[in-house]
Amino acid sequence: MLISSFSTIEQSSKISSQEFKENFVQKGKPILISGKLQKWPSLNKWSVEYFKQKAPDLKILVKNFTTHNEIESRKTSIEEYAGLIKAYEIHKRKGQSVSLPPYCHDLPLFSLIPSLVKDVQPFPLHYLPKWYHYKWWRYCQFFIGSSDSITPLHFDCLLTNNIFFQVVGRKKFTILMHEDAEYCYRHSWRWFKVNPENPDLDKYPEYKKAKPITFIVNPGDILYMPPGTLHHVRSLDMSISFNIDWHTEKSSLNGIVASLKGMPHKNVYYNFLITMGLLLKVPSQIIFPFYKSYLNYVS
Ligand SMILES: O=C(O)CCC(=O)C(=O)O
Ligand SMILES: [Fe+2]
Repeated sequence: MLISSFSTIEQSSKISSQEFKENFVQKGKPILISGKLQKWPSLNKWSVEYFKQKAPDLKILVKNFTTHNEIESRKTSIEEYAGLIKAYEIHKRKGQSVSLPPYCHDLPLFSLIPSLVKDVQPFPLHYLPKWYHYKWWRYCQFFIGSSDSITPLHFDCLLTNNIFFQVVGRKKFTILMHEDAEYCYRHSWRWFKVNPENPDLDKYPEYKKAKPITFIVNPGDILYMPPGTLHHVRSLDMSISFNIDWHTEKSSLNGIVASLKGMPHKNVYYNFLITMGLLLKVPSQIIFPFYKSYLNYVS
């Protein structure tokens, strides 16, 4: 195991599924598995332009995270979005001022363009519980955006494990373990007021007690974050990533108990569905039609 000099996240280039489960998932520890996806054709192939060629009529939902901690979303075409991103990167390179394009967040792109699945082979399915293996690509949610796109500080709303795949461009992550949530000034179930890149310590003095970890995720890397990990993400380049939010038996039960700690009812319902799958062995073919709406759900 290597410890990166840049941060304290554990880093490894090779890790068996057993080691992954025992040393990270069961212990609730994050890990950066670097360079694992180097063989994926998508690394050299994917761009917004490429998605546009594959599905010229595709409509996507894009978001703006406002300074008032609100999310504004609107529908646009992949064609318009490709144009916005291209123009942003060109203007930026020339040093011209240009407004930041919205961010395409939580897009279930493999379900919209199934032929993309062959670009992410070999897929490290062995890291996921067997229940998710059947048509696993349906659980993937994409993040597509220009450089400088930001996802503000939050945790994933079902308290799932998160396995995150970086395909194009680099991202800077700042993560905090769930215990530090009390120092980050929560303003809703999952969002926090502190900006870890430039914390206002006069306004948010408790943040001094928090222990943020900052590191860069490169194309070909996998990041694992345990349930409840707070994360703030900045795209350093035009970027394409996707993740899978997934439960173990233990985390799915915790995701039901969390109703006592303010988890919205709708989230508890999704966790109940997954618990039926993992614990009561109801096949994913039966559960998925009910779970599907989570994959477009903005909380
Ligand atoms: O990549 C991003 O901007 C956000 C990623 C994220 O929040 C997630 O994977 O849950
Ligand atoms: Fe997230």
